[in-house]
Amino acid sequence: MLVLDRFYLIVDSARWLDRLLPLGLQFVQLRMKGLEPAARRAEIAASIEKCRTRGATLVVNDFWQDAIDLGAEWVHLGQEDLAEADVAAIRRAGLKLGVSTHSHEELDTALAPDPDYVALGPVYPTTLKVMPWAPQGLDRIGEWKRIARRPLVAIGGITLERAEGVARAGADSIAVISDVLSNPDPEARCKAWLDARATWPRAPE
Ligand code: 3NM
Repeated sequence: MLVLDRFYLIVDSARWLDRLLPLGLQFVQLRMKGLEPAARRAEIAASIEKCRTRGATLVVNDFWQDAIDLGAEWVHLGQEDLAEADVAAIRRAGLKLGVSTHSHEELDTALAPDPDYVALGPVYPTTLKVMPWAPQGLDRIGEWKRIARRPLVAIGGITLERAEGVARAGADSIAVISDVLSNPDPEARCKAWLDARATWPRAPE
């Protein structure tokens, strides 16, 4: 099975990558909202280049056509994006695919295109995204892994203090925004995550 880095940082601009890639970040998602197409493509192209230079993996959220055109390796789609995306084109272009899920129904939908990972959220309450779903809790992580039978990304309200429990529950990778980017010292917090991930247990298969 594909092995994901256990720490998966989500950023909203390429400028974060200048600050955080030198710390050893390996797996990062670019998730942008509200940019004009030209500015968006410039951010994606710059992010791909910065990650390539550092040997890190970039996942482009949502903008799958840009991801294909600009030579990204990965795309992440929410359920609405997935409904509108040309998954066959994404696959033909050789990109790997991750999909968000929040319910059993969404998990069924997500598994249809045979994604390379499934994300489950929100594990804990998150202030970053308005969502109709109650926090999933840790037990859902094991349940999702049993059903999905592929790498599982946990997301939503996860702090470094909560991370070990999330990993122990079976998450292969933990996706994070605020705990790092809203920290008064994002570099130090990112480094702490990178150091901590080597100590997390793997859930028994
Ligand atoms: N997707 P934070 S939760 C972008 O449940 C996103 O699908 C979610 O940010 C989902 O780490 C979320 O600050 C926000 O809670 C994650």
